Amino acid sequence: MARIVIVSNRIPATSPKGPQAGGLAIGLKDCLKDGGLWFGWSGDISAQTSTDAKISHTGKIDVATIDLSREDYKKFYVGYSNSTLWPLLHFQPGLVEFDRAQFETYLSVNHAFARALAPLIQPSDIIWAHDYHLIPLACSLRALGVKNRIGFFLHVPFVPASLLSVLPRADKLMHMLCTYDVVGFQTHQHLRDFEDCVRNFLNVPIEPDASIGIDNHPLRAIATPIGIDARAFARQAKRSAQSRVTKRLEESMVGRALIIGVDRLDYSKGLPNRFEAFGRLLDRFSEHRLKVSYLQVAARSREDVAEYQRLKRDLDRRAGEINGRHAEFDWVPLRYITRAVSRATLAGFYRKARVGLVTPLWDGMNLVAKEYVAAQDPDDPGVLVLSRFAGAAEELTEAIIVNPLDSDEIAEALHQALTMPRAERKARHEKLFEKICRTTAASFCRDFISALLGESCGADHITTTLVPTATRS
Ligand code: GDG
Repeated sequence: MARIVIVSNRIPATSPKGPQAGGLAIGLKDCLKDGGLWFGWSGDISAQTSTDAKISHTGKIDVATIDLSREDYKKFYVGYSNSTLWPLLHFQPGLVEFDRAQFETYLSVNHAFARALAPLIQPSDIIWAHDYHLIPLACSLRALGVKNRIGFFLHVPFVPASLLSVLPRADKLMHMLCTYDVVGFQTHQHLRDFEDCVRNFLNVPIEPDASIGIDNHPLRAIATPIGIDARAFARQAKRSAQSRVTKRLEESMVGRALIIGVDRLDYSKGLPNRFEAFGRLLDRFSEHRLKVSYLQVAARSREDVAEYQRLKRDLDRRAGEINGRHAEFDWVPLRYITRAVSRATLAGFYRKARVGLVTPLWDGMNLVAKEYVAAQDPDDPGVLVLSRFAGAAEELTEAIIVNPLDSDEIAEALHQALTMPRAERKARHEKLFEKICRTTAASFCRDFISALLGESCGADHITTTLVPTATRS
């Protein structure tokens, strides 16, 4: 059997101690359960970006990492990855910064990844790269003579050609993306947008099932939603509901209903509008005053990026304002935590929450939505309020779907959720739970690997084989 080599910017096993917020590691846990190699940045800064990987072992997994120099960290990670690509791919062109030197560093760091990885590759390996940091990796590996199958999965959304055209050198990025053998997206919409960009930037027609691709290289693009191990998370939530920390939360609620939000502190997650919406719920539906508290866990993230520092200041201010306006001496309406909490604790908190509030402005999938559903007591479940712009909304249609820009609509959805009869809650939850058990972390990995091995995997969400028929100019 082929060995799987995962490449991602960060390696979960080498992250600093303490709980980590972030969806990629959750979705990939299953993939290496039988062993394999995981390659990425160590998270450490050194005098120079390393060219040789440090190897360690976690269970059956070999972990290979390199350090980055401070300058590469700034230009590759803080700069091009998180101040150019991240805002662009989350439909925030106003926040996109472009600096040609950062783009060059983005390419050179990908080349450094490839140089350190190539000597570790065995002939029968399959290589699976993850996310927007690594779009050029296949190009760099091919330039070094690596002949293995190489796939790429984009965890964040893809954008239509009209938006991608905002980006200088977008054509180069598209060429590099199309060097992979398989490119995967979370949703059908992202896949359609990718097709749109292939047509526009590469100027080649797409002919399903043709045999010649760009430079005689056939490319397969698929949509395969990431998921969680829903049944295991449900069991965890049931256990955690009895834990001391969950009991403490429950006691502190003194019978009030709990609304929960859990996100990395990121501007794509729609937190300012969400805070505003909660304020409007209390203004417009006064029956909920004193009867509900909203707990927002917003683990700090990418603190070296200026936009994230601004967001934190904005949320700190809004939280103070809402509580100042609405709180009573014995009631804090909004509880706001910017530290990460443990996953087991989160599971128990989700289960106690009457409403899961998930309103990103734009999101590849959003695993919090799936975790909230998985954690519910099927006999008395809570209600998911979900942004129509989360990839998860393509599947989770029994949630209350909202436009995350419309704080009044979110407030109305909260009111609907808080007053929803139990029978309706159960009916919605039953369908949602069935769906999250169908598209899981395991099915995600299985389907992508099958596509990468060139097998027909029979998954209905594999929709298109993109095979551009002209050679590129
Ligand atoms: C990217 C894409 C896509 C959050 N706070 C804490 C914590 N978390 C965990 C959640 C969840 C994960 O982090 C967040 O995953 P999301 O999917 O919601 O979002 P991103 O981190 O932006 O992930 C996203 C994902 O990749 C996977 O493809 O869905 O669209 O943006 O698991 O529970 N975990 C702990 N403490 C926290 O305080 N332990």
